[in-house]
Amino acid sequence: MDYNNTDINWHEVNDVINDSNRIMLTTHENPDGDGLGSECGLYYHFKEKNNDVRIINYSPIPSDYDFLNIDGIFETYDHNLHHEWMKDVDMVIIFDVGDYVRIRTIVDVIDYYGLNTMNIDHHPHSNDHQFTHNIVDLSAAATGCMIYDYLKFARSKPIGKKSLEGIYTAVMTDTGCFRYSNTDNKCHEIAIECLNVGLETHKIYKAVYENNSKSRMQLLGELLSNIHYELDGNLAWFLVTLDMIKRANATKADVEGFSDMVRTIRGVEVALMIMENDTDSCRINFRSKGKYSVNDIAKSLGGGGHAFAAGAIVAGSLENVREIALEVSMKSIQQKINEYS
Ligand SMILES: [Mn+2]
Repeated sequence: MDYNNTDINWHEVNDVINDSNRIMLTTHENPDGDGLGSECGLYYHFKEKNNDVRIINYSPIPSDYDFLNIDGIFETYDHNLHHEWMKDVDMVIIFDVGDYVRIRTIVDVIDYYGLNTMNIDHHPHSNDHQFTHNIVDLSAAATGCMIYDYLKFARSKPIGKKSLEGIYTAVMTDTGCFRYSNTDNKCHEIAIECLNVGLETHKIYKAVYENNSKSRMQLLGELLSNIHYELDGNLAWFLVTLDMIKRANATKADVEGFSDMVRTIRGVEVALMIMENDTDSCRINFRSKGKYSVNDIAKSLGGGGHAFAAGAIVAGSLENVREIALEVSMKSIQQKINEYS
């Protein structure tokens, strides 16, 4: 089954899922609200159906999302703990992954046991992907929206409150609280359904967005005072060095959302973060307001993503990567500015 951004036949998807009893749900390393929320959305559905289901992720759940884990449903992959169970998994459903390698060593276990995989994602995937089943909808604001579509199709009963809590979290985080250009009618329909079942959506907002550590804010303060502007202010870029992270007593995960913040500056069309990952690789992150695409730039640097939110891991020292990333970005954005005017 392969729906690589073609009309999804949920009937067919449902048939494949119904043929599976033992189901493992997983998402990319350093998971976000969309991956975790999608897992949660399907987990409670499968539990209700008495499937043998577990959520096993490469990375631990970030504490901001603890509210989704009241039942302790999120497990962190541990070979000794999981490989026996994984051996007999009928289907591994992978959410929001973007790139298969982002489930890291879980790929090795899947390969070792020759497990069936189902990719459910709203990131682009090439036609020569490695999934048994591929279900991609680039128009979905979040993978969580696709889970909503599936559950609407698969269930005769309304979607349960715990599933909706996951789906709401997915939609809320991937639309930047219903603000980004991907926000569509379905996102709001989902929100209405959540309110109708009595979900306290403001509490989800608070848990995710009003939970900044002092370290994160200190790090943010340092980078905000060192923003560089190029191309008449169309491009804003900033560095995050390992030293800065250390000084602020922060972690690499703390930079999540910083590019979105820099993008909010008036006149800035594209924000670019260049973060020192270790001594010989950097993580770069693009956020566009919607005029100029950035996933082509990320792709040329070995990464990918959505049209207006993309990134890459680039080999090289901070100095080197800064030079390359800026050169490529400025060239591409200048070209787009010329085409646009
Ligand atoms: Mn997503």
